[in-house]
Amino acid sequence: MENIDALAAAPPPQAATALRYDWSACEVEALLALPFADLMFRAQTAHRRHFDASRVQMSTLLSIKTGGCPEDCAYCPQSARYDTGVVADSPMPLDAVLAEARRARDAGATRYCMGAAWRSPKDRDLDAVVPMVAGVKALGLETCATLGMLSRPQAARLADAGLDYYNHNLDTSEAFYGRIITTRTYRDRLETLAHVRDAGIRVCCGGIVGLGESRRDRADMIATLASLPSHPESVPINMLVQVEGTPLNGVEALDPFEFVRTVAAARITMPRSVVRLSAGREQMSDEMQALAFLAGANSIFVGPELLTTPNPARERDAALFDRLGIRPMET
Ligand code: SAM
Ligand code: DTB
Ligand code: SF4
Repeated sequence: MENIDALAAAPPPQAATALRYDWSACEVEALLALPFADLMFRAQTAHRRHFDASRVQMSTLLSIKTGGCPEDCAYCPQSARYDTGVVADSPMPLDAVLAEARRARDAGATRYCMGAAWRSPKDRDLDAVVPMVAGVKALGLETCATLGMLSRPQAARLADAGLDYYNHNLDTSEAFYGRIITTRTYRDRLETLAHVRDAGIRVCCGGIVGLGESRRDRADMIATLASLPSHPESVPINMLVQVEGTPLNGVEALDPFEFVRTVAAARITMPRSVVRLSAGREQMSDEMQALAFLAGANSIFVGPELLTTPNPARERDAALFDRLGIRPMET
């Protein structure tokens, strides 16, 4: 493990900083173990080198196909294997998706993310998604989708439709992964990410914390993300939203400071990426969110719902931004 004092010493603000792709889990674990003030200083230094620290990007999420998913992701209310009260729905019609996107744009969102509870889309599913991507883009929004695993030709098709970002998370460390999902492998995920990247679509890839994983698992996940062939342009850090009926309901809650530390480690290791304070904000205090922004988070989902679970009301977010002097990021 690296000397902690050496890690705490931030490089001078003007130092040239090449991006690194060789972070080891040990190094990231040492970052996570720093005194909180030192870790935050490192994160702030990295953040301010690349971003305006008072700007936060806002995305809106829409579930275009809810529930009934065949996968067994232990955190997810949309798996057909768990009795969570989420009703399996058919895909949303195009006009309804576009009407929602228009509303999101008018409310200030700059990116629109369409999520579907699929293991992987069938080609006929993509027949429906392609005009949604094109239509949302025509409204002047950045487009993002999260539809499960993609083959190489499917990724190319979405790129042709104008998809800007694809979200596909590693979720956790490779070692812990088998405790959370058994119906697809870590390698499957890495393969989809390669297909997306090779198609020229920007990658949105992060994970969930609070699954019962160890600090080492969190370090391993961050090191894996930071060692991809290029850093994901967008890195969502989700705090588990516990949902009754899922196997992870009732798991011991993660210390909020440990969540903030994970955000800081993502910021330090992937300094040019947008780090998203993603699921779990509804359950966080304003103070915890403020710490996450200080740790380098600079994107959120806005709107009252994520895919199936609640997100803070717009008024609460507006009041928090106002109190913190945060303004929307210009894209
Ligand atoms: N079905 C697709 C897939 O799994 O790739 C796309 C949608 S899936 C809901 C997208 C991501 O949402 C998951 O990878 C996971 O990181 C996150 N997620 C799902 N349920 C969650 C929960 N209860 N709390 C926090 N994050 C969650
Ligand atoms: C991501 O990393 N988090 C978002 C988005 N990508 C698709 C999803 C969060 C889902 C939270 C549980 C739900 O609302 O169903
Ligand atoms: Fe299905 Fe995605 Fe939920 Fe897993 S996370 S059960 S793949 S919707």
